[in-house]
Amino acid sequence: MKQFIAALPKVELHLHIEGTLEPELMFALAKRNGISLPYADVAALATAYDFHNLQSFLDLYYQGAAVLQTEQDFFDLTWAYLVRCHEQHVVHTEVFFDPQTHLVRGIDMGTVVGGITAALDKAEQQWGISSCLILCFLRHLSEADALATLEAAIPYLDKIQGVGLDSSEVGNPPSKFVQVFARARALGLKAVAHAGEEGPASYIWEALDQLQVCRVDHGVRSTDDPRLIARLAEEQIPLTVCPLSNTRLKVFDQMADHSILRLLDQDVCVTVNSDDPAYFGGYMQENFEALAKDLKASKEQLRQLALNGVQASWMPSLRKKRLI
Ligand code: ES4
Ligand code: ZN
Repeated sequence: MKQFIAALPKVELHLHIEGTLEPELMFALAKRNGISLPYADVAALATAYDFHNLQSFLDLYYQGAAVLQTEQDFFDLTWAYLVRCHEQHVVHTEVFFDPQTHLVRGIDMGTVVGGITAALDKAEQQWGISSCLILCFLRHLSEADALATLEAAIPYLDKIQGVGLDSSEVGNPPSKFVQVFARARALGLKAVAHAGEEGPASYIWEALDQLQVCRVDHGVRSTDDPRLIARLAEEQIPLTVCPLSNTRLKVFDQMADHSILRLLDQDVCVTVNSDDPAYFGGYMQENFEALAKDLKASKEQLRQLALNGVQASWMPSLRKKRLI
C-alpha cells in the first residue's frame, strides 16, 4: 500500500508554508538571525506539539514563524517543503502564506513573496512541480487590516493566484470579510476560505454565498447539514480535507472517526492535504497512509481522492488531462 501511495501523482491544495517549518530549520534560522527560542533544543520544542484545539496550535505556529526574517529564510523554508514534494511525488501544489504574520514584524511583502516564489520557480524548472500561491488573511484581525494587506500585495499580483482565509475560526465568520474578498475578486484573484474546521456548517454557507469561494478548506463540519452536503455534491465544490491535522487538533478524536470516506461516498469532491505538516506529523504520503491504515481506505478510494485533487486544482486543463 505504501508503494501504491508513493506512486500516485499527488496534488496538494491546502498547505500553509509557515506550517512546513521543521524544528531543525526553526533552530537553524533562529541561530542565523540571532533570535532566542523559548526551548532548549529540538526535542524540547517537539514535546510542545501536543495540541488540544486549533488555538493551542496557532499560538505555537505564530511563535515559530518569527524566525523567518530574510528573503533567503523564506526561500530555504519553501525549498525544504518542495524537496518533500519531489520525494513524495507531489506534482502540483497550491501554497498558502500569511503575510500579516510577517508585515507586523516589519518584514515587507516583497521579501516574503520573493523568497517563496524563487523556490517555487526553481522546483518547476528542476522537477516540473507546478504551483500556485494563495495569500491568506488572518481572520482574527480586522477586515481593514486584510484590505491594507491586499493593497500591499498589488505590486506582486502576477505571482499570486488567489486569496484565502485562515487562523482562529470560531467567532470570526466569513461574513466579516465580504468587502476584502469582493476587492480580491475584482482584482482577478480566485478565492478559497477555511470554513467548518471548528466552526459551524453555517460558516461554509457564508463562505460559498458571501465570499464566493471556489473551494472550502477543511469543511468537515458540513456533515452536520444534509442540505449543505447535497449542494457540495451537486455543484462539485471541493473540500480540502487534512486528516492528520484534524486528529492532531481534535476535530476528530481518532482517525477511525474521520468523515472523509463518508463524504467521498456521498459524491462530495474531497481531497487529501497536509495543512501544517511540520506540526502535525506528516506530509502528503503520511496523510494518505493514515487513511489506508486507520480508515481501511481501498486503493480505488485513494486513487479517487488523488484524482479529486487534480480536478479541484487550478492547474491548466491540459495538465489536468495528462494526470487523469
Ligand atoms: C491553520 Cl489548521 C489551520 N486552521 C486555520 N488556520 C490555520 N493556519 C495555519 N494552519
Ligand atoms: Zn489550514
